[in-house]
Amino acid sequence: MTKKAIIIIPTYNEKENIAKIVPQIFAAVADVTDYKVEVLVVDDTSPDKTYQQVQKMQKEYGQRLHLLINPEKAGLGGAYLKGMHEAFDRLDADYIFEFDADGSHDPAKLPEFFAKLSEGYDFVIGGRYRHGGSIDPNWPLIRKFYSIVGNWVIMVVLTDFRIGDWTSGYRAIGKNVYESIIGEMENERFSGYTWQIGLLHKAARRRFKITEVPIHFTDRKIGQSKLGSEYIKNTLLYIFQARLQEILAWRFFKFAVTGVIGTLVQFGVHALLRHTVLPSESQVYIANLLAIECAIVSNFTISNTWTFADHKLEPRQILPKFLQFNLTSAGSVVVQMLIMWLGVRTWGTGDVEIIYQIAGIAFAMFVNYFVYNKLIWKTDKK
Ligand SMILES: Nc1nc2c(ncn2[C@@H]2O[C@H](COP(=O)(O)OP(=O)(O)O)[C@@H](O)[C@H]2O)c(=O)[nH]1
Ligand SMILES: [Mg+2]
Repeated sequence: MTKKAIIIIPTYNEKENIAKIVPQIFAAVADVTDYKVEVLVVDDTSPDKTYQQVQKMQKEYGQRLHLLINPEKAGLGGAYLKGMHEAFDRLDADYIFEFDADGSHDPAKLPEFFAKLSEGYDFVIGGRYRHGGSIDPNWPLIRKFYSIVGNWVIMVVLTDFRIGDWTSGYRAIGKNVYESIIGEMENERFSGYTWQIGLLHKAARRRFKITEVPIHFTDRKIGQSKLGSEYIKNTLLYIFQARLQEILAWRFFKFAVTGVIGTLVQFGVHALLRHTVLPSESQVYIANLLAIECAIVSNFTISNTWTFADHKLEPRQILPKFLQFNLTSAGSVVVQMLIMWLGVRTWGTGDVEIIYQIAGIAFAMFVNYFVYNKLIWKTDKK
């Protein structure tokens, strides 16, 4: 069965551009047979009456050209949000394209996008920075700089180098991606152009099949860019905040924080006992033991309610698992002593002892993390 693809074009004061680009799009897809291609213009009641130009063209293209008029200017993200709802929920699209009205995106590339969709990709990006893609040599130096460096910053902060062009506005997106992330996109209220980065980031994190088609980006000939300076600030805000959230949600990070808290508990309880009820020399070992046990209880409780909250133990499991947890903790002492012993045998004692300690702690941490995941909370099950 042929699939339906709707090319969404957000417009704001693009009267002349829209009149040119729509016929070019339909000409470019004339030979595409596996997809039924339609165009949806989302105009924010442009002062230049872009929508009237679209209405004129609708007489020629009929049901293949749709128009959505936003009563007020909602920014690029707002326009795409409305356009996607319209395309997927009401016009029954299987795929949508994001496409600029201003001639920057070459419609002749559309068949390449369709070929990738037919190969099974969920998300196809018109990329300007890899595999022979390019940007307009006449672009002002400052815009080239922002675009190239900006993409690098995004890749580094999000630690994802699989995609070379995060800010491209020429993309094809499958309905499965839309259904999976649109709720979040709505909640976060992306202003303007940050929409593009947010959408791609969410799709990339959900492991959708994403690929790039190299494109040449031509600067607009008519009209003005609506890209504002707030874009840079909003982009930085988004990527840092998104990355921070990811780190905070990362199980190993929570595990490490739990360990630090456990250590502090141990120091605190030890000092407290030594200054109050167990002050004499012979009581140092009992104080030490009680402090260690307090740290173990702290680690166990925080792990069960935070780090492994998604695999929380049943009440009847708590006691046997806590005993297991104590054994694991004792095992980690043994592991650290073994590494100390190995180090001393190989390189001797002295200042290097701290290296054996660090190695011991690191190794014990990984062993513990493994045991927590496999034995105690069994994160691979559910
Ligand atoms: N509906 C709508 N379209 C917009 C808005 N801002 C930009 N666009 C459209 O989005 C596309 C890309 O905008 P443009 O200004 O060319 O951005 P640039 O290519 O990054 O400089 C064009 O088709 C614009 O008309 C907006 O607030 N509302
Ligand atoms: Mg443009």
